[in-house]
Amino acid sequence: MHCIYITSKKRERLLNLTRLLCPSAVPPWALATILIVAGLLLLCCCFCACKKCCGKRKKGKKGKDKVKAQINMKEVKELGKSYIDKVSQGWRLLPSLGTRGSHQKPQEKLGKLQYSLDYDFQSTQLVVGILQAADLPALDIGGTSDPYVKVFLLPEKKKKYETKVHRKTLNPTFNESFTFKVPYSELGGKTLVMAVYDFDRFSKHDAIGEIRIPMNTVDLAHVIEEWRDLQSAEKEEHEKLGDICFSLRYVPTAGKLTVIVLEAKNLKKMDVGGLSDPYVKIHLMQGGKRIKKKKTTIKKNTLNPYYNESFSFEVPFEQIQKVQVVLTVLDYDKLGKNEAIGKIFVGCNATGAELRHWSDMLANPRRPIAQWHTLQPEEEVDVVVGIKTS
Ligand SMILES: *[C@@H]1O[C@H](CO)[C@@H](O)[C@H](O)[C@H]1NC(C)=O
Ligand SMILES: *[C@@H]1O[C@H](CO)[C@@H](O)[C@H](O)[C@H]1NC(C)=O
Ligand SMILES: *[C@@H]1O[C@H](CO)[C@@H](O)[C@H](O)[C@H]1NC(C)=O
Ligand SMILES: [Ca+2]
Repeated sequence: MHCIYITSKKRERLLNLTRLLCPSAVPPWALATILIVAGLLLLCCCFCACKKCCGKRKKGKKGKDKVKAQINMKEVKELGKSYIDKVSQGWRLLPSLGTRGSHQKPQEKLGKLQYSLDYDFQSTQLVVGILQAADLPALDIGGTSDPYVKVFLLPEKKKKYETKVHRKTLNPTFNESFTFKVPYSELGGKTLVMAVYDFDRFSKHDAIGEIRIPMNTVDLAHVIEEWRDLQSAEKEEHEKLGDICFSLRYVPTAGKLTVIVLEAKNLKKMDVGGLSDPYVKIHLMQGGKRIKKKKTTIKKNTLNPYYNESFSFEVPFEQIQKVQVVLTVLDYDKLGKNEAIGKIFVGCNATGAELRHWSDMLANPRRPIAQWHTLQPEEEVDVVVGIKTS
C-alpha cells in the first residue's frame, strides 16, 4: 500500500510538471523531449517502487501471504471505517452505553413494567419482584426485542441482578424476585433501579428504558404491586471507572501482536480510606475462550499508574479477525480477592473507540498505535465478549 501511494503521488507531481511546462505554444520537439523525460522518470519510479515492494516481500514468509494480507487488511479497514462512520455520530452524542434506541425515538412510548416491592422489617430484606412488561418497543430487525431486566440499588452498583432473557417478545412475563439485605435506616438513601435491556448476541445491549424509585418515596408498610411506564435511560451515567492508555502493533508477516500497557488515570478508588494498587491483566480471547494471559506489575497506592510494559502474542494473520484482546484493570488486595476496577476489549467485534483502535492497528501494520480508552464495568464487557460470569 505504501508503495502504491508513493508512485501515484509521484505520477501526479509529474503530471503537474508537464502541465506547467507544456502550454499550447511549446514547439512539438520540446513537448516530445519532456514527455520522453517524464516517461523515463516514471519508469524509474515504478522500478524503484517495485524493488522496494519486492524487497519487503522477500522478508515475509511468502509473497502470496503478503499480497493476501494487504487485500484483507484493506477490507478490514474499510469495514471498520464504514462501521465507525455509521455509529460514531451516535457515540459522540451519547458517550454512555446502550442509549441508542431511546435516543433515536425520544417521544416514543417505551412500554411499561409491573413490579412488586416487599420489605420485611424483621429480616431487613427488600424483595423486588419483576413481574412482567408490556408494549416494549422493538429494537431488533423483525419487530421484536429480547428483553431482560437489571435490578440494583444505587449507590451500590456491584450487586446487580438480572432476570432471564426472554426471546423475541414485546410482552415478557418475568415473574422473578430478587432480595436485597438493607437495614431500614439505610434504605431511605437508596434508589431502586429496574432497567429493561434488549439482549444482543454480538453487540452491546440496548437499554429500552428504566424505572427509578427513590426508596424514601415509598411507603413500605404494605406490599406494593404496580405498573409504571418505563422512562428513557438516557440520563443513566456510567460510574466513572477511569481510563487506560495502551498501544497496539501488529506485524502480519510475523503474526505478532504487541500490546504495550502505557498508563491509566482517574481510576476508581477501591480501597476504603486508601488509594488502589492497580495492575492490568491482558487476555487474548477467541470464541469466548481465554487463549493467553499476561499481566503487568502492581503499582502501589495510586490511581494514576504508569506501566510502559510490553506484551506480545502470536496471532497468525488468518486469526487476527477472530481474536479479541481484553484488558482488565484490577486492584491488588493482600487479603481479599483482587477486584476488577474496569475492563475494555479491542477486536473486530468491538464498537466505537475500541473498534477504531483495532482497525487503525490493522491499517498501519508494524506501527504501534496508542490510544486512550474509558474503562467499562466488568459485567458489561463480559457479556459482549462471551465470558461466563459466576
Ligand atoms: C409466578 O411464580 C409463582 C411462584 O414462583 C407462581 O405461583 C405463579 O403462577 C407464576 N405466575 C406466572 C404468571 O407465571
Ligand atoms: C464477531 O461477530 C460476528 C458477526 O457479528 C460473528 O459472526 C462472530 O462469531 C463474532 N466473533 C466472536 C469471536 O464473537
Ligand atoms: C518505555 O519503555 C521503552 C522500552 O522499554 C523505553 O525505550 C521508553 O523510553 C520508555 N518510555 C518512557 C516514557 O519511559
Ligand atoms: Ca436483541
